Amino acid sequence: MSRSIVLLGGPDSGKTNYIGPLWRVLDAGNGELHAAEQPDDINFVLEISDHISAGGFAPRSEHSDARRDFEVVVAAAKGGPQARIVVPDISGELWRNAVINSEIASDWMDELKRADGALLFVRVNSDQDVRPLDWVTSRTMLERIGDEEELGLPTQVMLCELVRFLENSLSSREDGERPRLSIVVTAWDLVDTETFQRGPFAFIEREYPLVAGKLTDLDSLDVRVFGLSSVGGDLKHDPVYRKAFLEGGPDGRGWVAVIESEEWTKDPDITLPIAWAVGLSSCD
Ligand SMILES: Nc1nc2c(ncn2[C@@H]2O[C@H](COP(=O)(O)OP(=O)(O)OP(=O)(O)O)[C@@H](O)[C@H]2O)c(=O)[nH]1
Ligand SMILES: [Mg+2]
Repeated sequence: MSRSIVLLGGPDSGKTNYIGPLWRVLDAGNGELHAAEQPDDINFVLEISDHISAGGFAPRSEHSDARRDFEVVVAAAKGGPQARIVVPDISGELWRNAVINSEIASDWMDELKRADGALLFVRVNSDQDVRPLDWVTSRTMLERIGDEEELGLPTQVMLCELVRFLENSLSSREDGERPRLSIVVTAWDLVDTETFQRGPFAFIEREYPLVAGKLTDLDSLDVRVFGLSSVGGDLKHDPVYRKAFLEGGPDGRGWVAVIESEEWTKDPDITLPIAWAVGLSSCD
């Protein structure tokens, strides 16, 4: 029953701010997945939640932060199959360094090998998106990946490489199916209506064509793309939304974009990308 899910993504991609709201839904038990047992040590998760419930984003993780794991046993239904999920909150800086050095620290490599599912985060409108890798490094990586120089490429290079790490390391599921990868496009509340209706994969195709190509060609992983808003809006720059959020009504909470009869809509169940990745989702 022990399954681990890794959560990875570059700097500023929304990993930490997902974990707090995720725990709230798991704990309240109103999503596809609920917590089947009280987790051991979730102080850091509660700290994240405190920031968010005060109406602000939890701060970016420090480069030097010790690795923090959020470990919880989840189930889709009472008495149903359970899965122990381990969600490590690792600073994106470290993931990026792993790509640059082509080397993953051995303890994470072990974690990746143990995992049979992953969530890869990429964020809408991150100012970290335009920060290039140094040119020597990007050129070597470009040669390896075999594409032309292109604006915005560094993030693409990183994402393609992270997908490659996952291809090489995730283990097959117990049922023999391919490991699952949820691509999670975060801060999906920031996109305009048209982009929202085209869906998160179209966004990736437009912003990161290499990544879209890579995902389309993957044989070894089963991929699904989600649009996520962990907190439902921009707490930092949108005072009207922040007020709605603090009031705690139905218009002030996080959601996942799902497609229903060809229309994209907002589902308040932010456990969905994990439920699908662990194979405990009803929407298989
Ligand atoms: N609009 C919006 N912005 C979000 C949301 N979630 C995260 N953000 C923004 O994304 C920023 C980065 O989020 P973090 O959770 O710190 O990202 P991270 O991936 O943990 O970053 P590192 O710790 O650097 O790896 C936040 O400061 C917010 O500005 C969301 O649901 N909506
Ligand atoms: Mg973080």
